[in-house]
Formats: sequence, structure tokens, C-alpha cells
Amino acid sequence: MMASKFFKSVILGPPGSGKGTISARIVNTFNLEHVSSGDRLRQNIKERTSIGLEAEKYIKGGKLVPDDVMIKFICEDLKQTKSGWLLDGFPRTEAQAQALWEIHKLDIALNLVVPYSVIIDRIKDRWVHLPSGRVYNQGSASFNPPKIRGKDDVTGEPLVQRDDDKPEVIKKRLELYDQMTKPVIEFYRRKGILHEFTGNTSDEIWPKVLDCLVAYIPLQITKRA
Ligand code: G5P
Ligand code: MG
Repeated sequence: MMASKFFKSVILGPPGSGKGTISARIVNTFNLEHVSSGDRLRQNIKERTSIGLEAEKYIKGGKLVPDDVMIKFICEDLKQTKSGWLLDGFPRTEAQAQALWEIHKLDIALNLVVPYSVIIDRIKDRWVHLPSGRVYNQGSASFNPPKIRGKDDVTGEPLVQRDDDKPEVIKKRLELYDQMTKPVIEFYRRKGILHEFTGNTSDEIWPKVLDCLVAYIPLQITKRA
């Protein structure tokens, strides 16, 4: 069975909290489209589009891309979706949350709560496959390593490290998250749709997210089955 065509959800959490990791598990389980603002921006940077060139200036320094650019970009993207969706990385400011809400009333907002010390430790080992957004960790923790070091599991193409994963840029991203994105959590709390999940690892967080979503999207477990 498929999730409702109109199921609309967002996943929130600081940089490196595992939004991409948990989103991959969600869309492998439910029939939702993963719309990641960061992945979409990185694809545009790679393709040297005008939005990519503009966004690159901000992303490199760990700053946020301006609200007007992001709102237009993501709302256009959502028009292309063919099923329910899970937004990751958007909204990131209260203005973005308000703009989205005017167009789409969401069913649920998931918030990942992971200590910053854990995040800083794992980010240095993150490697990504840019075309798909698939994310791996090549650290000593042996969490989700690629089957072959440096290569994407599905395509065998090379993995890269993100420019904005340098320690000084991560620090800036976490500061901006505190200032700009925490109000988004409060926005959804006021709307009564916020669910928070705390843990040090994605394996600890995932079963709680799954339980929550099953209650919202009943009897629709697994695309894989
Ligand atoms: P992004 O791309 O949205 P962030 O900063 O929100 O970037 P990020 O860094 O992508 O979030 P994540 O998705 O939350 O982090 O985390 P992840 O990739 O799944 O996991 C991080 C690492 O930890 C991976 O290596 C993973 O394998 C590993 N990991 C996960 N779980 C575990 C675990 O349990 N144990 C261990 N050991 N490892 C684990 O945005 C990037 C930039 O784009 C711009 C901004 O400039 C932003 O900085 N941007 C926007 N600007 C304005 N408005 C918006 N809406 C924007 N959206 C993007
Ligand atoms: Mg991500």
C-alpha cells in the first residue's frame, strides 16, 4: 500500500544529526518522496546553474541561503512531486516555515535531538555520493560504511567530502542553527504537529520514528515487502 498522496512531513534537527540517514530509512519504508534542500542545492552547484552559483557563496561559509531564494526553489520542487513527501533541510527559518505553511499544511514535523559533541565527532568522517545524496560514514565507529571504501554502494562512483564539513564551518552551522532554526521547532510545536526523538545514534532514534509514523500512516509498512 502507498502512503497518502497528500502526506506532508518535515524532518528537523541540527547539521549532522542524521536527517539524511533517517530520511533514507523513512522513504525505504513508506512511499514518500525525500526532498532534501541541501542535496538539491549541491546538485545545482555541481551543474553550475544560476541558483547553484548563488547558493555556493553562502554554503561554503556555513551561512544560510537567503529566504526568498530558498522559498521559491523548494516550493517549485514540491510542485514536481508525485506522492506524499518528506522535506529535509527546509524550512530552516521562521519565515520559511510560515511561507511553507501558507501553501502546505503539514501532517507532521519530526525533530531529531542529538548532542552537539556527538555531531562534531561524526561529521569529520562523513562521505557522500553527490548525484544521489546517499551518505556514509568512514570513521572508526563503523556506522554505515560504504561496502568499498570511497565508493558508492549502488553506482560504484567516487564519494566526496562536503566543503562545509570542515570543523570551522561546522561550528558556524551549529551556531546558525541555534539562532535561526530553533524558532522553527517552536513554530511546529505551536501548530501541535511536533514529535521529538532523542538519542546518540540513528539506530537508537529510528525505531521511535518508525513507531510514530506507523501511527500516522497506518498499515502502510514497507514498500519492500
Ligand atoms: P543541508 O545539506 O541541509 P544540514 O546542515 O542540515 O545540511 P546535514 O549536514 O546534511 O544537515 P544530516 O542530514 O542531519 O546533516 O546528517 P546525516 O548526513 O544523515 O549524518 C551525518 C553523518 O553522521 C553521516 O556521515 C552519517 O553516516 C553519520 N551518522 C548518522 N547516524 C550516525 C550514528 O548513529 N553513528 C555514527 N557514528 N554516525 C552516524 O544544508 C547544507 C547547507 O545548504 C544551505 C545552507 O547553507 C546549509 O548550511 N541550505 C539552506 N540555506 C537556507 N535555507 C534552507 N532551507 C537551506 N537548506 C540548505
Ligand atoms: Mg543532510
